[in-house]
Amino acid sequence: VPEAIGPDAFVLRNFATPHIEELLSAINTLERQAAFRNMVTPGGFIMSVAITNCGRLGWTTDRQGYRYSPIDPDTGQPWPSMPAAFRQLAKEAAAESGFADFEPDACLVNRYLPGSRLSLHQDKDERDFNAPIVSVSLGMPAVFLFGGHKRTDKAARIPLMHGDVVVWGGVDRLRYHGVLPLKENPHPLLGGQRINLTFRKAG
Ligand code: MD3
Ligand code: FE
Repeated sequence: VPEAIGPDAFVLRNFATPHIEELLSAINTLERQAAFRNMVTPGGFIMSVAITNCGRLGWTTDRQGYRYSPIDPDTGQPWPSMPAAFRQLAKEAAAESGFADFEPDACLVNRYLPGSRLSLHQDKDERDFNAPIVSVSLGMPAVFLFGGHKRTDKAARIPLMHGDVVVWGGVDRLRYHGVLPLKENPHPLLGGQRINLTFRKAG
């Protein structure tokens, strides 16, 4: 049952819950091939969120800027391919939310530890803003900030729990958003971390 948080944005509570074991096993395989790492921003700050990617394209940041790249800069190899279970879950969540035929080519995987945060930003490194973004929350709960089209617009606070899926598209696609510093609140399966999968059509 999608719950609208904007005209074209929906929370699907527990949508990933039937698929948790498959997702966690795929994340385990992924992180052995492309480890989580804390990247540096163009401004020279080290991100408190550690990231890795799977799919044809992966999001990266360094002193030169933000970009999507087919190569993992740490290994010099292509990013691991997107597991079928990831792709299917993202496609089903998008379809439930009114976005038919979502075919993500990038999955950015964010790992939060207690204190990790994501300051307000827009996702605009993708080529086509018509496709939605789908996110899957796993592990410790977080408070998601859902702002407006200007950085200074008041942001709604939306709690996201293990198993929740969120879909953003249309007029909500370029809204500012972020994540408040994670509280220490260990999860029975994932312990002291939160992992967020974000599926995008980047290329
Ligand atoms: C809302 N990640 O990776 S979910 C990100 O929980 C990111 O890790 C957060 O913001 C997280 O860029 C939030 C993903 C998300 C992605 C795009 C959006 C939320 C969005 C675009 C518009 C509004
Ligand atoms: Fe984002």
